[in-house]
Amino acid sequence: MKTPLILLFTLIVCFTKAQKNEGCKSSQKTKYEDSLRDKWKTYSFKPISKEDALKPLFGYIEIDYVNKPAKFEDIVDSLHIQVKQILAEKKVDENDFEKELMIRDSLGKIEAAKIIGNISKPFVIKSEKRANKWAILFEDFKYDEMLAFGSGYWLSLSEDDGKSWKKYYTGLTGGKNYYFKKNSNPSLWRDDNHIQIEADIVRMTEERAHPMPPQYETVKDNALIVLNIADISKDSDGDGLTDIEEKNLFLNPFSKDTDGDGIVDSEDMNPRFASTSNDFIKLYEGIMFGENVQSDGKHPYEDRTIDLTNPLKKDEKSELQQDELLEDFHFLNTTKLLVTSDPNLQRINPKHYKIIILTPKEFEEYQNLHHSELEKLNYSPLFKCDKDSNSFLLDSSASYSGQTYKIQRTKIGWKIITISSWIS
Ligand SMILES: [Ca+2]
Ligand SMILES: [Ca+2]
Ligand SMILES: [Ca+2]
Repeated sequence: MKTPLILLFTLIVCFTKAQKNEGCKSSQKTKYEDSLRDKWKTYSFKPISKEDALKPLFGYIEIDYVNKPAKFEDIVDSLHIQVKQILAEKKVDENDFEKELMIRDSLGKIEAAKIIGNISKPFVIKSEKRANKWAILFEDFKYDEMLAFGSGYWLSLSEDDGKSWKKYYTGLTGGKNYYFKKNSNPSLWRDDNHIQIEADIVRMTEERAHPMPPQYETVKDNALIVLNIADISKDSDGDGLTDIEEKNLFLNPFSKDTDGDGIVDSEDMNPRFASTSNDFIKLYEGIMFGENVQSDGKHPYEDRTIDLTNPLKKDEKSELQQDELLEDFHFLNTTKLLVTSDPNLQRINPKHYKIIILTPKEFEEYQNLHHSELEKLNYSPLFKCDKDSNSFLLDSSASYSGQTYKIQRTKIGWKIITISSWIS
């Protein structure tokens, strides 16, 4: 978790390294960028209407209302109260944010070590037992980008008084339509088959424009969101992913193996396209996961080579794969999204995390379905240099950083030169 926290508290800095002489003009790249620009020109964000916001988002959700909504001061999280108490006791100036951050950080670590059922305390929204059953509504980032959006809402359920647990994704993202209220009054169990949680019904009024998060408005502050447990836990094809997860990941809830490659959906790291291998796929795997990448004796992020004649052995790690930053990125273990029409990029073999690959057309459909906010990885097609058919340009970016590479075909494989990079 180290990397995003560092990024969160770092001032927003944009920089572009001095461009090396790239020696590559690519009319393919110019054409592609022009078409993206044209697409943006015709796009404008429209908030959903208040009437639509009040309709249940999915068939397995019912909306009820409470008479008296929780007041902010009643549901404020306990960590916040503890921090304020300590600041008052130590007579810390209320504008001393550095001190406050230090206190919050050390208290946060103590809180995170406390486990309720099987969930770390700061992530618990509400926990409640009912005879032998125990339900915990909690937040998780497996399907929701951690910093830019709200967390995903999940249910942890035990039917044997906490001896064994199962975790189910509710299909909901915090702030996207509903904002669940921590520590609110109504009991979590509605009956044996339903759980409920007090919530604000909200609608997005302004889209995220990095570094600004999206803006929301409360439509109703006294909703009670009722979830049907049987619907949430249903796994029609028995592949280990619930129907709700499969819809969210654009997989087939009635086939154990959506892409027919022999690996079941829950274990397949690229479940929508059968993976294969060729020199271009190995290039992408080098850039994305550090596979077989060796640095040319300089900084590992600068000039690199992929030696296809001498690949690393199965359990060997390349120099880049031993890098701490990349390790942290893999550790997050969230499912990521990649939109591409490139048949090579579609058929990569991710090893560290699941990647849902969609064509641009599928992505448009996906965006209209109120799905979670998977972290999006962006890789452009390979653009040929006009005067050298063995050299290419490639842009890549994730939420907070991006690079442009010049890539050259060599006798042994590929040479990758970073010609510019940015972090925000
Ligand atoms: Ca399934
Ligand atoms: Ca399936
Ligand atoms: Ca498969």
